Amino acid sequence: MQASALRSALRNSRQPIAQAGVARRAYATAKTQTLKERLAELIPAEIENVKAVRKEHGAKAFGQVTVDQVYGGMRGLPALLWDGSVLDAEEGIRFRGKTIPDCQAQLPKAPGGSEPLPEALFWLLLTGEVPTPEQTQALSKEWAARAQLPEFVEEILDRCPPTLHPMTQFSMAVTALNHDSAFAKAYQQGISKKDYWGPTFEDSMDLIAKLPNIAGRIYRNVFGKGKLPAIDPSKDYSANLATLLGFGDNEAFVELLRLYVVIHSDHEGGNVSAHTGKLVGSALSDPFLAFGASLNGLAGPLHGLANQEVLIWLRKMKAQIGDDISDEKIKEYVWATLKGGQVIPGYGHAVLRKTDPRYTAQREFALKHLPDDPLFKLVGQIYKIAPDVLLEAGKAKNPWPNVDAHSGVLLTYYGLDQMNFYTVLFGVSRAFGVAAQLIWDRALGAPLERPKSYSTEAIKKIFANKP
Ligand code: CMX
Repeated sequence: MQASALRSALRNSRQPIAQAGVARRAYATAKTQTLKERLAELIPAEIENVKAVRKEHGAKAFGQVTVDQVYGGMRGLPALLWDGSVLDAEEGIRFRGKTIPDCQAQLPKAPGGSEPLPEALFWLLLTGEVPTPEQTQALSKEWAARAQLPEFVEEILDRCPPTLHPMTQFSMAVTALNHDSAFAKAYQQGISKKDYWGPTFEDSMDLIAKLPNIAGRIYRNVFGKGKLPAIDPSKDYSANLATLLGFGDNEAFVELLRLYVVIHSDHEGGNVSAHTGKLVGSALSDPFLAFGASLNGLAGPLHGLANQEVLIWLRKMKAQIGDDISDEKIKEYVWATLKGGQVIPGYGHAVLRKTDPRYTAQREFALKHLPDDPLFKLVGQIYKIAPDVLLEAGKAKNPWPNVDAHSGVLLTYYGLDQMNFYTVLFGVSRAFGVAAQLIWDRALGAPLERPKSYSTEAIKKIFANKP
């Protein structure tokens, strides 16, 4: 029984004392149950659930696969299982059925805070349940306890030239964590397939826990921000991340990070970073190797690097036009970008066909915390102009802004204005979604991915005599 159901059962209880006692003990257990214990309970039922779905529907077809889909980046091709989140083209993302506003309303928050804690989101992604505040806090503590980096990983980062892109450093450090992978070790020792999820869970917890130290170290090394402070086990994940970056005293920035990590955590399975992690994990590469690969995909300008590109684009716009920017000048600049054969960064999406609710959540944060910031106003002004230009240009299927159109402006406002670091924060967040799915993939015995590829010659032959 879920904690909330138990709570209400207790509240409404007219049961004999003995039964109420049992319920109270069950509630106390549920309240303190760890994430791993809860998962261990959920996995057998989900294995049966999947078996039943496959038995009933396994031979049914989703529909046709067209030649255009093979050439067109597999858009819309139903090909992957991903339980943590589902993306609707019109509505945007839902994490285990919950929208971003649902998460803001229902997930536990820090004392005095109003944004959901990423710890709670990870619990939700893995179990489909909202954790209690105690369980959320226990995750903060557990991650703090697992946060330390092996010395050799610190040395790898310290030896990187500051000119090496932060995302390259990030991916190197994450990949190197494979040195201590519980999964890789267990596999060498002959672990049974049914037990794969246990060490995958341990590696995933270590991975998420160590990311603030990696991100903080890269930030301080690359931008000359001094020595990294220690993780504080009494603070939540985002507060520690903020402290490691040097912004721990600013509670509004900590709140921003909580929201940031939650909204960037997962965007169903087909995007490049998520799919790459799943694909590499399917070879039974451990979570560090799998997520290192995710990061290399996230580092592409059509994916996560777009948050850096947006800021570069905005700065160029300001340098070209000056501070007094009229709608007409913005329109001209957007057209000039398109005519130069470049994309408008932060606009468009492979799946979404409306304004990204992750953009909206950040806009609402800005309206609350920085309504008069000139760069925020500029982003809002572009929002009124760019979609019409993209529509008129007639190519992009979605002229609306995505998550990356807004994030850099918020970070810049608080003083984190080193834009080539932005994708690292996206990467810290994306680990939550990828790790959750990696754990379920191993629990459900997901097989090696191996889709079929065709050459153009083969395609010509297959369809030569077909209408
Ligand atoms: N500016 C200019 N042209 C755009 C565009 C944009 N923002 N968005 C799409 N287009 C173009 C595409 O480049 C494509 O042109 P070609 O036919 O010449 O190749 C055409 O419109 C059709 O593309 P689409 O089907 O609408 O979009 P895709 O699924 O191919 O691509 C995306 C999606 C996100 C890569 C694209 O919209 C884009 O490049 N946007 C800018 C980069 C960006 O913001 N990326 C971040 C996405 C979110 C994330 O993953 O972080």
